[in-house]
Amino acid sequence: MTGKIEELLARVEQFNAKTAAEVEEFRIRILGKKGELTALMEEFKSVAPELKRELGQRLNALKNAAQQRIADLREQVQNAASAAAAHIEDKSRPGTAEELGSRHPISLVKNEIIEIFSRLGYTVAEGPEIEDDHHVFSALNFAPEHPARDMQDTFFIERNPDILLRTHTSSIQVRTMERQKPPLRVICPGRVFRNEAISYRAHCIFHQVEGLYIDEGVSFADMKQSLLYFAKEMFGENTVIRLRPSYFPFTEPSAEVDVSCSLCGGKGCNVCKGTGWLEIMGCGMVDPNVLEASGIDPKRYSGFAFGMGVERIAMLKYGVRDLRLYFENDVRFLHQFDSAL
Ligand code: 2NL
Repeated sequence: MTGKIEELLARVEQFNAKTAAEVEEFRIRILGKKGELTALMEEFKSVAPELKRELGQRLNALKNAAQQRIADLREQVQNAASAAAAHIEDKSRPGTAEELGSRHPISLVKNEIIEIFSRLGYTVAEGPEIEDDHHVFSALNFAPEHPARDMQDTFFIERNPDILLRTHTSSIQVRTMERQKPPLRVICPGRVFRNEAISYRAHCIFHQVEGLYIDEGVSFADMKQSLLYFAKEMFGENTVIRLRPSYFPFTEPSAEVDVSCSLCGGKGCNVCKGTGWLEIMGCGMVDPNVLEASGIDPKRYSGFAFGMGVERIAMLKYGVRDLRLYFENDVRFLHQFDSAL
């Protein structure tokens, strides 16, 4: 019997439990009516009188050890349960707000430009950023030694002067003219690349939207009216435009388009530098050489084209003074456009 007592004592001391149910199950198995210790107590009644004293003491010690072990485990299980409960969230607490992303101001303005011209029947065309000399320069009437082809402006790839990053999105219109017959009305948004020093007003990667309209009998007056519609939609109903003579290799005649300054209403302020006018784009009648180079008969068709910098339009529209803000992606800047459009 001593052996049985020692063996049970060892098991009692080694027993462990993770839940209150396991502790209770253990208690019943040891101390319950049909428990192992209860059985030993029964057996004790019939041992020889001379052994009673020693076995009695051992049985008592076993009983105390079992009761102590059960009490200890109950407390341990209880503590673990309340520690776990502390980790369960208070359901009445307000939740942590999820940060919502927002459209980049350049995307907002680009989409708005597209939206305005799509109301005039223009459809969007896109093209590759890595281009060749033909689509960026030759087909657009750039003379072979034109300074815009210079290494200082254009990024060439692997020292091959025929592979380059487009410096304007006109290459998309060239590809469109090669593929489609007039009438033709496309709006061409995209990233362009120029090897320039970065400053508050220039970046080596920026965004352009260009447009092209070709049909029989398209005139300079059509261009003026389309661009006036654009200016009013973009900068407000009271906006007026003026055209100043200019030069581009791909248009003749060419012009710069100014809008009346929407900040001072044309009176003159520090944004328009006292002139009352803001330059927003360049435009012109497509040069006959350009039509011819892409297989369109300049005797039958005429057209106009225009191009604008999206960063510049966005600066004027939102009063942003430093173009670098568009590329830094500081969320304190970007979140100011959460509700725009
Ligand atoms: C500007 C001026 C302009 C064009 C772009 C163009 C395209 C073809 C034919 C003729 Cl395929 N012209 N594009 C015409 C005039 C001006 O952009 O200041 N852009 C930021």
